[in-house]
Amino acid sequence: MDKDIQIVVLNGPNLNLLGTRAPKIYGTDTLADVEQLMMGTAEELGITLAFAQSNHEGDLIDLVQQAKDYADGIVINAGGYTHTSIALRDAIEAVELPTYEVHVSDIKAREDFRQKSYISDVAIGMICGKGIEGYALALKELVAHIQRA
Ligand code: CA2
Repeated sequence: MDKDIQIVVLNGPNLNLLGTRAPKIYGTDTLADVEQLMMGTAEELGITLAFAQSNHEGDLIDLVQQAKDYADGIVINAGGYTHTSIALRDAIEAVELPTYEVHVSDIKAREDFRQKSYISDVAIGMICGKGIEGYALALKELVAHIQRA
């Protein structure tokens, strides 16, 4: 039997507010809905999933570093740190775990400052603008990548 695949889903600043404000941009699903969707998708795929959110850059970096000890890959929505954090990008590069970037909104169609992602060049792929379904798509792509390796 294949070794159990373990993925961690990391969420950055303000994603705890998902579904409570700005529904035209982020929809009405909450972070709890994202977690439920991802747990269901993980069950379908037969993998194990951990799920976390932090508003703090250093905590997210710690979570990425800790992932090296137990996870086979990372799905990350780094929130606003996507566009600012070289430190978070460096942590992802350092752990050498396949990482899939996800955004609920279509960052390519939004403000100029959201066009730059520091995560993209260390990620194996990026999905944006598909609402919370993007998380499930990212998980499926990531698991397929790991199974191919
Ligand atoms: O579209 C995404 O998933 C983002 O990563 C969400 C971040 C944003 O800074 C990125 O540019 C794109 C924001 C997280 C949610 O922020 C909220 C703001 C107002 C109301 C509810 C959530």
